[in-house]
Amino acid sequence: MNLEMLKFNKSGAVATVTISRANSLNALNAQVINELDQVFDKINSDNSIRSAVLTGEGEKAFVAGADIKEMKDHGAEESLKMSKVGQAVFSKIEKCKKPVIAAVNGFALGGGFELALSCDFILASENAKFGLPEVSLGLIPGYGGTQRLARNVGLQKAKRLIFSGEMLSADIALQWGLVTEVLPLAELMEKANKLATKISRQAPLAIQYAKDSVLLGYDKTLDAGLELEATLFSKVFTTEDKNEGVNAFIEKRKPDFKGH
Ligand code: CO8
Repeated sequence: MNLEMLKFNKSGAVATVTISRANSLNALNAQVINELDQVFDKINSDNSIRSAVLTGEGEKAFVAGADIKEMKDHGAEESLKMSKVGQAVFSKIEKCKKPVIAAVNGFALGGGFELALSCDFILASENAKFGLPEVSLGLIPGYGGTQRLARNVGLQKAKRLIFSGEMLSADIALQWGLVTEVLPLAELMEKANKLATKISRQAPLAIQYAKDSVLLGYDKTLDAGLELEATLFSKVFTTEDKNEGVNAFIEKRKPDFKGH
């Protein structure tokens, strides 16, 4: 990987990806999107990585949106391409085989909020602010915001946020169920790493099938979702880790999961 705008770090089985354009509040330009694509290919394919944390450089912003300056001269054709390329990368993150935690350390606006919504769940610092201010620029969200926000908080709250362009504080985001917890900025990464480490110690294939079951079942009818769950429940019984996990419990020892 040739990374200039992202920092990639691996500690144990946890990968940390930091978007690093601090003088543009980590805004997403085409290169950042391309580097995110490369990094998540690596996270998907490297069996020694079992979970990931995504964050932004500095103490002010997770990501303040798509790069507004880059869009200045775009017309319909370029913007369609840009939206589809970004959506594909965000879907790759959403469907990543390893759980991805967004550690939102400040502004998560526009494309930045959409990026956080593509992660499995969000931890926020007390100074975090969430919003989709695209309409104030004459735009609409184009990296999945109109779809993922409504699925997260329901139609009314999503429309209120998208139509007003207003920003939510971390506390309101917590009340709305957009984030799982709010922490002092100085404790955010420690907590995200702790959770990612905990996840990395579980059976990797079980995590993957559970993620598929939640994500792929979400838009189905309840009956179709239950059918999917039963199929994946049965599939997990073909793994070596299932034997290891159950035997370790019976033998009163810690399991040693290999991801097979
Ligand atoms: N794009 C480019 N540069 C940015 C962005 C951005 N989104 N956000 C901030 N910056 C730059 C500023 O221009 C400034 O640069 P410079 O120092 O060279 O002037 C630097 O970062 C610092 O920003 P500010 O001086 O503005 O910092 P403040 O503390 O005064 O304000 C804010 C912080 C409130 C976050 C403010 O920067 C802001 O409003 N930023 C823009 C937020 C926004 O509107 N985001 C949505 C962008 S549109 C989008 O995300 C669409 C996604 C879908 C795209 C689909 C593809 C088609």
